[in-house]
Amino acid sequence: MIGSNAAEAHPVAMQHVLYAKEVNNAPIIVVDPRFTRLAAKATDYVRIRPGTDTAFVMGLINQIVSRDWYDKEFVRTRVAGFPEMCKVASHYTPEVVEDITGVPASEVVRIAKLMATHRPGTVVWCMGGTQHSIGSSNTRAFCILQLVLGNMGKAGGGTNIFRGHDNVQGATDMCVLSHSLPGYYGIKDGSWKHWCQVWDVDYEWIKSRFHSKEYMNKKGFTLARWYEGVNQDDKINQYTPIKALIQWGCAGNSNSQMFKAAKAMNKLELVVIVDPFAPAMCEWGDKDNIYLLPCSSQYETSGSLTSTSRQFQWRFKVVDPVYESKDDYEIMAELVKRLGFADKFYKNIKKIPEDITREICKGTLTIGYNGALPERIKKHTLNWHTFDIDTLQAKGGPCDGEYYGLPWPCWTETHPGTPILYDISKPVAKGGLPFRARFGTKITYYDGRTENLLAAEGVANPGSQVKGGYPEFKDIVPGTNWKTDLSQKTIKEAIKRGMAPFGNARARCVVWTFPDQVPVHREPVHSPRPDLIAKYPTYEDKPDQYRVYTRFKSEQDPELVKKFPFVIITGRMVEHMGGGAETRSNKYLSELQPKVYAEINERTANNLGIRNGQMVWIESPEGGRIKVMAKVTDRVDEHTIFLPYHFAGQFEGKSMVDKYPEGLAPYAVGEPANIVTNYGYDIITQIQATKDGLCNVKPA
Ligand SMILES: Nc1nc2c(c(=O)[nH]1)N[C@H]1C(S)=C(S)[C@@H](COP(=O)(O)OP(=O)(O)OC[C@H]3O[C@@H](n4cnc5c(=O)[nH]c(N)nc54)[C@H](O)[C@@H]3O)O[C@H]1N2
Ligand SMILES: Nc1nc2c(c(=O)[nH]1)N[C@H]1C(S)=C(S)[C@@H](COP(=O)(O)OP(=O)(O)OC[C@H]3O[C@@H](n4cnc5c(=O)[nH]c(N)nc54)[C@H](O)[C@@H]3O)O[C@H]1N2
Ligand SMILES: [Mo]
Repeated sequence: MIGSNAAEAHPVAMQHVLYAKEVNNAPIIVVDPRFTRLAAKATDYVRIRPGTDTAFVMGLINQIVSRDWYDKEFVRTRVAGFPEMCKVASHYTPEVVEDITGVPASEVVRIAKLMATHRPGTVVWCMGGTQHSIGSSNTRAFCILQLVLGNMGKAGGGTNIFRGHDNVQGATDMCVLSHSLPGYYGIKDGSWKHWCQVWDVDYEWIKSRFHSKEYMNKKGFTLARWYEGVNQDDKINQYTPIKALIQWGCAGNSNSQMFKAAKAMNKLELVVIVDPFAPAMCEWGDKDNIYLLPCSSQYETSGSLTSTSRQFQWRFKVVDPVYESKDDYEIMAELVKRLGFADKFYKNIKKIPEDITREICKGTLTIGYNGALPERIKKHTLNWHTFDIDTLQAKGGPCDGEYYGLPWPCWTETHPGTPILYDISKPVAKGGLPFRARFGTKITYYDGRTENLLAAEGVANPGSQVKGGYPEFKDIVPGTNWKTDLSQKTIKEAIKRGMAPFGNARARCVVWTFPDQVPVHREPVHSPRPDLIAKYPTYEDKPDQYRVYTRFKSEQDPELVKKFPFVIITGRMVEHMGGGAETRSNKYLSELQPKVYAEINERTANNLGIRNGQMVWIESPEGGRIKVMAKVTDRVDEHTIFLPYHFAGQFEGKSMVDKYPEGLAPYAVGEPANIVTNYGYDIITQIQATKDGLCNVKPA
């Protein structure tokens, strides 16, 4: 478990982890800069310097490969780019890893051996892995580790990302993002044409809604940096600044350097907040242009959601929306009506929410949503007790033989769902799958070596007509492929032949479109190690990253650590959720966890003259500062400060409570950690680096 504190953030999933430890005797290895509540349950705790997971994991891979502990048959038949990857990994000797990560060299070897001798093993990661400028390299390194161990496509193996809110997987699948249409189709012309066909609207009409075609195919601003589109502190690539904002179920104090978002609030012409509670941003806008629409909670509405494990569930309404609140669907409908295109928006949708789910199923062929129709999802949710808890399969009853929640891909209306991805031991029609052939059939590396990207001879699911690798299915219906053929004939034909619609390929250790084709360590943009900045510098600046200039190298200053000597990391506590509007408005949770605090190591506190419980200032290089209580503890090491990020309602020691609409201020208030989180974004996803960065601490 790397960069996860499941004991606090996933207390239900945590019970399965404890079961693995107590009943199956599985070692639980926890890699985290803090000794967390999860670490307290670990058999092996590895303290790592924030932002160095790639170096650590490439170090494990190096040991596993060089000591011949890797799964040779798996690598030979199902992995691509292995020699290229090994070349990079060989740099990360135990000694190099120790220097970068702080993990003793002998521990690197011991942990590698532990993984190699306990197979299958799973890798769980969360935000400790992702919220870094090299977050995307971290997650790729985690996957490569599982490939060399041959742990993919197996029960007890795999990569398990414990996700955030209950429907985060569903939200991701719907691509509530600025760079893709639903179902990961992207925003190219073909993507738009596909969805226009699903929605049954004219492509030319959709096109006419945009300023120009260029913007139709251009990645938008991200949630992490939308305010740059208003403030333009970093150069933007858009013909006009952003003028209006609808903040729909978003807290605001979840934005790193949130004072920039706050500044934008006062520049915008219109701000609409749709939320059952009054989130933090309510206290920041001084203008009279902020509308708070009271939205109902999920207990007051119904619909389909998708869990971390790709399983669908139907959420049934418990009560009608209370007081004057309306549910999200109704607020959306009112908005669409006023914008004047309700006829087109609701063309296929007569019954809400079932017809919405049906439209999503029709269009989202890429990940096999098509078989998970509302009737089937409801049947599963209502009959959950008929499914086996280990295999997920129903034994008898109305869902006999199907897997709980029809985990996607659920290829047809009779497909049972795919409980484990890339499992070649089962027929595709019964939930098996090979790796996906997404990037052609062959690759030529920079040194001229060519490699077949399809799986080796003899590797295919039982019953496959082709006994080895094969490309994706296309032209069964002329001019279409498996993911654009809305008649679904292509998908059905593939399944009939015992084959996967998306082909049978190798998993790649090399991504030739990324700046680091194989994951390598790069120091955080704000790093405490000038010597390592010289050896492992960050990326070149990125001029048009989601429409905004993103600084990497020009922001990486080796001198910064002199004035800001501590590494700041942020995260969660079990009692509070996200921005905390919900949980800090709950009397009981507020009583359990009423205050924000900074975890400071005993030695650091004593050296700075700070006592447990005393107030301190935390200051960031960007000029943000917060006044919080010191929690003196050896959970963190001498160089690291940890802050929970759930608070708001106070700013630089001043109460902001009177800014809330009457009666809506939360019970528990405190300074937002995101005033002091630093500048820094992932090179691919632009996720904010809220788990590395520098700060200073002094007694208040
Ligand atoms: N009670 C509660 N539960 C929640 C949430 C909540 O707000 N409250 N939020 C939900 C959401 S949206 C999400 S995304 C998940 C997040 O779940 P988690 O990611 O598990 O939660 P965090 O506390 O943000 O971060 C986990 C750990 O990452 C560690 N960490 C920091 N930097 C590094 C690093 O460089 N490397 C490594 N290996 N570890 C590092 C931190 O010390 C922390 O203990 O939780 C979900 N569950
Ligand atoms: N420093 C720091 N910052 C972080 C993180 C971190 O680890 N450290 N983690 C990041 C992560 S992983 C995440 S996911 C974000 C979370 O950040 P946000 O998503 O901004 O915060 P939440 O408080 O989880 O949820 C936002 C709002 O949704 C409202 N809400 C609840 N139910 C409904 C509903 O049915 N409809 C509507 N319309 N609204 C509803 C809640 O009242 C709440 O105000 O924070 C990010 N920010
Ligand atoms: Mo999240």
